[in-house]
Amino acid sequence: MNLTEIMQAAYGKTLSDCTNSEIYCALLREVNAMAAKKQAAPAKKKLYYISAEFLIGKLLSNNLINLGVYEDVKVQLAQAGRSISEIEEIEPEPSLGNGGLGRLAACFLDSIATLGLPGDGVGLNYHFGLFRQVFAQNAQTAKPDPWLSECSWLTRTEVTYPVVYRGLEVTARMYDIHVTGYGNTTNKLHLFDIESVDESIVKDGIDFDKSDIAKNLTLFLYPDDSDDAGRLLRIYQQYFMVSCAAQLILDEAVAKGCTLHDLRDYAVIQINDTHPTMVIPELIRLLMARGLTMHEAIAAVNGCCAYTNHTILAEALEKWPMAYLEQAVPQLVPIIEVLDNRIRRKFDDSTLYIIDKDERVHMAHLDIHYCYSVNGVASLHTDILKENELHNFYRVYPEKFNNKTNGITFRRWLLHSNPELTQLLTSLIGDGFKQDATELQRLAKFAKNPVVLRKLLAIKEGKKAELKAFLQKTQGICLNENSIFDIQIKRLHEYKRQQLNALYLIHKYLEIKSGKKPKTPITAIFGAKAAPAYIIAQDIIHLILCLQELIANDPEVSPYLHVVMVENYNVTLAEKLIPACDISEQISLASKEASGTGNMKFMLNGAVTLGTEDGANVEIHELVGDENIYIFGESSDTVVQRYAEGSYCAKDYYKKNKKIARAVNFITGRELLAIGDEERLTRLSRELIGKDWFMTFPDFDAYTATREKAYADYEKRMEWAEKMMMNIAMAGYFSSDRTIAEYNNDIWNL
Ligand code: 26Q
Repeated sequence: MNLTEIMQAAYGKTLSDCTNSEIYCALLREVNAMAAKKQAAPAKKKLYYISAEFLIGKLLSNNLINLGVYEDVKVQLAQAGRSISEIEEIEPEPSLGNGGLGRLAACFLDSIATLGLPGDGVGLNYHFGLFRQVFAQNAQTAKPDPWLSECSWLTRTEVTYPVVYRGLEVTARMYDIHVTGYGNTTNKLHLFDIESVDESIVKDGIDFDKSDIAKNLTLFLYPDDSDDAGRLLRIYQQYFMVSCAAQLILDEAVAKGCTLHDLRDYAVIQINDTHPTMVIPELIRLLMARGLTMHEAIAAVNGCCAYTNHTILAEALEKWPMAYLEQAVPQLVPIIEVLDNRIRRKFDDSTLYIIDKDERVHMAHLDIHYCYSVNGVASLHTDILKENELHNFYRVYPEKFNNKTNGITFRRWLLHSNPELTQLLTSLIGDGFKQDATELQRLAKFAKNPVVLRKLLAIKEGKKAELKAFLQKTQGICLNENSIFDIQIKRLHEYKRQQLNALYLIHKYLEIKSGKKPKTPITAIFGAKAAPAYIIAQDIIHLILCLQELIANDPEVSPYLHVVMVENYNVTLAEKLIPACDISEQISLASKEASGTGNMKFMLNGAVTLGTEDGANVEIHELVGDENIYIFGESSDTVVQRYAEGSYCAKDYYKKNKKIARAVNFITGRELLAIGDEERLTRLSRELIGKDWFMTFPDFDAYTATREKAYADYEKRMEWAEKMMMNIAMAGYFSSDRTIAEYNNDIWNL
């Protein structure tokens, strides 16, 4: 790639005279042209990964890395006095996902292409991704986040499909984004949209008229992480997505010679949580429209679909009232009824039915009966599905259940976000780990080598300084780069327990006030968006922001403790925060976090985990051993039992434990009320004392003690560096290349 020639041809200017936008657009076009040339010939059997979310993040650097031209481009830019990071900043982030589930889908697309597997993503082209978070008066406000600009990774295709609702027909158009594999072929992400979407109907914040489907169908990504609002529009969106997917799948299969009866030889569909579940009845409907009997259609679809479960939280399991389906997609109703009747004839157990006594359709039940594979996303999660949550299903279909522990793409979360660390690792073990991540284990032999460990510490210091500069420039936040960076970044949810972290910080604040100062100052960093309808989550954000203000203005404490809540946490920010982290907070209530994937990104970048035995933390613990992780808290068995018995009483802990009472009382004490909103703080305090549904109090003492232990160990720099090295060395298991290879071996057989 010769940038000088490219810019001359495109704009008639030298590279140094071009604007950053011009360079960005030219690079984008060049990348797209290179990617297009790397498409593989169609394979007989193909994977369709259907997902309502693809949290892809910025694409320029990632694509340059995967196409093998990143260094070349960087050098050419530097020679012309330009910097690649300034070009990166031009790109808007497509935030087409809420969190883990959407980011996982993006990592998977990268690995599918990298392994050279025939598989495309299918989703929706939201005009506004997840809302942009703005803080005002120590509270979150939500603004639209447009990402589609003239220069976009999306290519409009000529593929269109009709999608029919009750009393409404729309025309869907397919837009494509190239998915480049690392040193391999290119796949596609297909995003469907309609042309009548009207961005001008957005009123203040992210409010809009929910009734006019033709104008709002793909306007917004739902900002709900697990609590369901705006339900009818969500059904319209889901049906739109799956109807397009089903039409695409059948057209492509038929073009390759499929007779429809043998659909399973041409297509495998991975259903990412229950959001795309309607693809099952929709495929059956379309197969019948093409001449199959219902019986034949059900048989044809049977071997095609596989379902991934991402949560056991009851409120996140989708149950659609039949009346809603009647209103939006009446054509599916008789099919769902037949699917349910077959189950009722086969099993005398109402917990297995698809349609319950209240006429609600349990989407997960539909999936489990009519998919040939059901998988959880971490070992503990899959065990809980089998033993508890989905036990009755496991008893009748033991062969369907399997585990696929999540993974992350090392291209984005190491090569791109931490080139300095990548360079050090390469100098130690060569670059084989870029293709086979398990080679990172060879780092273990350097875990006691002081020369190497000093280099590792120096890289961490460098990334902390980089983060400081970035946050100073973009958010006006001034970090102390000589402090411990203790980071919790993830969606705000009570089960993830940001409130436990906040209670610790109050405790620490009071301790410092009373004269007990930490050796090394502590910087506690949060990044989190809360669903706008999730009141307690908003209250927790408010508490953290108030603490941030209180402590920053207290000269007795601020030299030792800094609380920072970064605004608008997203993929781009994660890429900057993770490499700078010392301690990774993974403190969900045991049994509640299906897997977590941030935990893996931190580990790979040499942060040490402070966490509960939950999700993939359990596997991280097994891999690195007790010495290299800080584990605390009650086991998932205890927690599950407490819920079953209904025996947990928060007030008992509050009454008996002075430290807990002191920290909780502080929420509604004089200092915070002077800064914050009385209603919010009182509501939060009442919620904790009266309910504490996610059991922060029983874990409080253990959390505090374990966090102190981690801070004490941090002082022994060489021993700490050894822990960092061991975490990196054992991170190879969490490459999404491993996860995808397992999906392919056990489920897809491509
Ligand atoms: C449901 C109904 C109505 C509207 C929205 C939703 C909805 C939206 C998003 C429900 C769930 C989600 C997202 C779930 C999610 O991100 N789960 C996470 O998945 C990760 C990848 O497997 C895991 O690592 C996390 O543990 C899990 O929380």
